[in-house]
Amino acid sequence: MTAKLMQRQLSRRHILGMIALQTAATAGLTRIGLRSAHAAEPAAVDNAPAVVVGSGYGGAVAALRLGQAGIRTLVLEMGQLWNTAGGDGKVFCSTLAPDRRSMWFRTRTEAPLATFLWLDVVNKDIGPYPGVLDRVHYDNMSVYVGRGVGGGSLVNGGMAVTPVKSYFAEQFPTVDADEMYGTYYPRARTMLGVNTIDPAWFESTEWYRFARTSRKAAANAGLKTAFVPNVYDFGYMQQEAAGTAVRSALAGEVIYGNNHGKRSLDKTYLAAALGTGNVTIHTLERVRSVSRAGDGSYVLTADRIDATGTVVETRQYSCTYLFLGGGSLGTTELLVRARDTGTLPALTADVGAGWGTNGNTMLGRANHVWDTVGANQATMPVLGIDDWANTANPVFAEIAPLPMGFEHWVSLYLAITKNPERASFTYDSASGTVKLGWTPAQSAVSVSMAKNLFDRINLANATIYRYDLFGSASKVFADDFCYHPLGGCVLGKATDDYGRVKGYDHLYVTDGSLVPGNIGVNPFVTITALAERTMARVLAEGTAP
Ligand code: FAE
Repeated sequence: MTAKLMQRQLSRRHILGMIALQTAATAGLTRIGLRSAHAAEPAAVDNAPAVVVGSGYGGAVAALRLGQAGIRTLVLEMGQLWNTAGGDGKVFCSTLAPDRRSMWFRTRTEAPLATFLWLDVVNKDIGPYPGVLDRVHYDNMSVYVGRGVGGGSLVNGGMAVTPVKSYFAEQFPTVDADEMYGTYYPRARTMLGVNTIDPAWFESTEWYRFARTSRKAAANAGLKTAFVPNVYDFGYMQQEAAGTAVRSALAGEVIYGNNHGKRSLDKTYLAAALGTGNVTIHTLERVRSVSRAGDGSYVLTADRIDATGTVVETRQYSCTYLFLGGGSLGTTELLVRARDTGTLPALTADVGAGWGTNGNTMLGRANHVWDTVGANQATMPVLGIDDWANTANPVFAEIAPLPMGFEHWVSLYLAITKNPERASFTYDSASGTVKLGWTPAQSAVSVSMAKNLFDRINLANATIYRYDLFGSASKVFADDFCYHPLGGCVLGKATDDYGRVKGYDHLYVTDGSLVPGNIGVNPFVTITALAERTMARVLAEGTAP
């Protein structure tokens, strides 16, 4: 087959997958496959050679590559399919006017920035519903994650950053970095639809004034900034600015979903996976346990919920090959529970260990009145302060927007620090829950590194921090939540060097739990590239079906 013909076939299949997703949503189906392209709910699948848990980055890569290899694959996703418009004609609600679609079974939103001028004006009462953003609470850390077909890609800022090669090699000493940077990172970026902002437009548009103001402040402290790529379509964004396309990134949409412009996984990997005709996705089904039958097959128990959260059915699935893509929290919790309740007793002590926050800390600075950030701000970050090479205090800080529709002079940042602290998940048999042993002292390490950098910026600009954004009276650094949960089933420790779980054959991890707690930049390109590497290996070796 010629390359051209292959490409035509792929795009035809991709389109079929898109139609299947659209029709399933319109018809309110919870099972999505090529048959749903004809508005017929595919039959429930009780067993398949391969099951994938979760439809975020790791799950989506596994589903596509299995489907392309001709393997019948079932994806189980606890969130819903997001492409049915609500009463307002939109699939997702906006950040400034959140409704029940915003958060996973909450009665009030829990936005990262809790207050403005110490006023409780950000969060809103909502009705409980399987909304798109979840904030999972552990004792000293809460973690934001996406829920739905596409996982974190539905809610994230789209920043598609490849880490410096030397740091990748430091974090993954047993992985061939040349192969990653020569093959799997480029493959991941192509599949994800990564693109970059036109620098001339960036310099001239009002929508990125906030980033230019932060860049100037960093430069005054002798710090350099770098453009970062994104999966948001910048061509579309320019049309939004010109008034020729419906606004999304320029209408404040991001953490509760983007109605336009973003190449989330349902538009890329998952559409292509469904297009193979071999992949079915069941939505609103949460896998709660995994065990192994006498014949070596894996048995999964999953609860299917309705829009109120009521369990309407509990089902069992069986498969020969099991791919875990539930994310750092989802996958690790499943495996820790399986080991400690004895359903997969041969899992090693490394399962649950090596978890970190990617050194995340958020903070705001107050600019002088003449350093405006603009009432109009695009929600997709495109610049980072890059001080990673500073070995005494390595930090990469994303210059984040704060689109409130009025001038507020706040520069907001998500600092990614090289925090070496790690924590473990443990099973608490008394409550039947999985706990995370992260401590406030471990967050303090990230805060101190972020403070070192931003004290320099404040000193050079004669500016101060904002004290009014994170809920309590004088909190400057958000040290109690993160966006980048990483680790728990670390590559080369809980698994072999290709994500194959130690102690069991035909059991694979493909998501962020493989990354050892920190990767120095926003993580989804690395998660995707590692999943591509795993799938290439297991399919080539025949260690998958
Ligand atoms: P993930 O995408 O979380 O997917 C896991 C999926 O599994 C989810 O759909 C779950 O609902 C589902 N699931 C979990 N447990 C179960 C179960 N038991 N049964 C069935 N389904 C289950 O995992 N990263 C970047 O690189 N750039 C950014 O700009 C960026 N911005 C972010 C902004 C926000 C607000 C958030 C929350 C995250 C951001 N991230 C960003 C992080 C990024 O989205 C995250 O690292 C990836 O989504 C993780 O990919 P995984 O495949 O590990």
